Amino acid sequence: MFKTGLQDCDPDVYNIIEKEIDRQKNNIILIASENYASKAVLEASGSVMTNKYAEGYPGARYYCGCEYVDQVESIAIDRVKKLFGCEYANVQPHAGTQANLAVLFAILNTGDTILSMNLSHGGHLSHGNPVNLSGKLFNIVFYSVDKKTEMIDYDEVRRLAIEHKPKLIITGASSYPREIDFSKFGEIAKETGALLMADIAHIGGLIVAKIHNTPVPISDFVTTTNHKTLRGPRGGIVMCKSKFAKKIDSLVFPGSQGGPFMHIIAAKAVALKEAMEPDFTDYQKQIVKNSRAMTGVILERGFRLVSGGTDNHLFLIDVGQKGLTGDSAANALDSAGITANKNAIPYDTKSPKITSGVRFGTPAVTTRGMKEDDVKVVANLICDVLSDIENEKTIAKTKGAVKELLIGFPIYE
Ligand code: DSN
Repeated sequence: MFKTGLQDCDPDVYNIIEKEIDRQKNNIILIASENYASKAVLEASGSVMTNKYAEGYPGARYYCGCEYVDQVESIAIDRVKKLFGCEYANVQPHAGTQANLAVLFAILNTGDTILSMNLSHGGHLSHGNPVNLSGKLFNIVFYSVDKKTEMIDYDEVRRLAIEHKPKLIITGASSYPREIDFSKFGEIAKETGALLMADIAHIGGLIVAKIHNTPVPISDFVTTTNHKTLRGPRGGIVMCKSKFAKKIDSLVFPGSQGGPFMHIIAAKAVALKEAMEPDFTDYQKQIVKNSRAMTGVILERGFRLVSGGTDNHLFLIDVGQKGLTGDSAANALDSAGITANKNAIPYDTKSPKITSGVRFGTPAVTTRGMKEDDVKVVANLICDVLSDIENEKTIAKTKGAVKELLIGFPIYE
């Protein structure tokens, strides 16, 4: 029946994928939310599990023939529980935003108040930004970081929680370079009678490796993606206290999704197994060491970092301080083979499409095997480009240096 592979069947798509493989190999990927999934994860996500409809949950499906997908979903759920120590897990959300929306719609009524972190201060679109459903349907009160330290001001969070009596407090971030004190959020939620959701999409791997404190015991809900520090396939997970299990399950399916992506759930299971290996902890420790090594160089070279540094896998350079925009800086770096993303910084005066910041993260380069000395070279290259973004000679020279450096760090060989 199907005798041809992708190259013969669809050379156009095949060639585009080949180019994407080259791009991922030949650039230094510093997008904080990206990583390289293992061959095993890619194999599972490209498997025949994609053919299977499995609306429902293990043992209670709306289709026959679910005996194997039931097994794989049960394995994935058990591994989440074991890794994170949560009471209950739903592994079906297609992505992090779907996981977050599932929690919001499972427990809130439209118009209810949510207290969450402002997007430009480190939060996420699905934490109530006006352009997202979460912001359109709920009453959102944002907490900001302190203007001086650019770190979460827990007294301010508490003050806002007392004043606005939110039904839900969201903690967790997508561009916050510091460790979050989840216990403080737990105390504030308890004191004000709010439910607590922690979005650990970025720091899931660090939590598994116990480098970052865990919100699991003190949160009613914990959401994550699989593909950032956790290094799995794209997708989301909701963890919760058992008492919310039924509500979450019903909201994921049939509430907001149809058939689960069983190939992705199989790949999630594989990534979760990989995360149980001792070398995963070493990998997470190296991510943070690399992040700190890079920020050391960048500070020495006279750039300003949001909050002055990092405790985790990411950091933000305030390029506005050098008269640049995040947009132009990120584009200059990309032409030199260093891929990061423009990002708003706290109290940014520029629009989200322009920004004053560039966000960097070390999960992907650490997967490639880079250690402190290697990423210090990368940090210097970044500073070279940012010191004169119009200088084509510097960009060409950097591109050459990137190529040479990456010879020592093959991926998918
Ligand atoms: N927007 C993603 C990130 O890059 O952090 C999270 O969804």
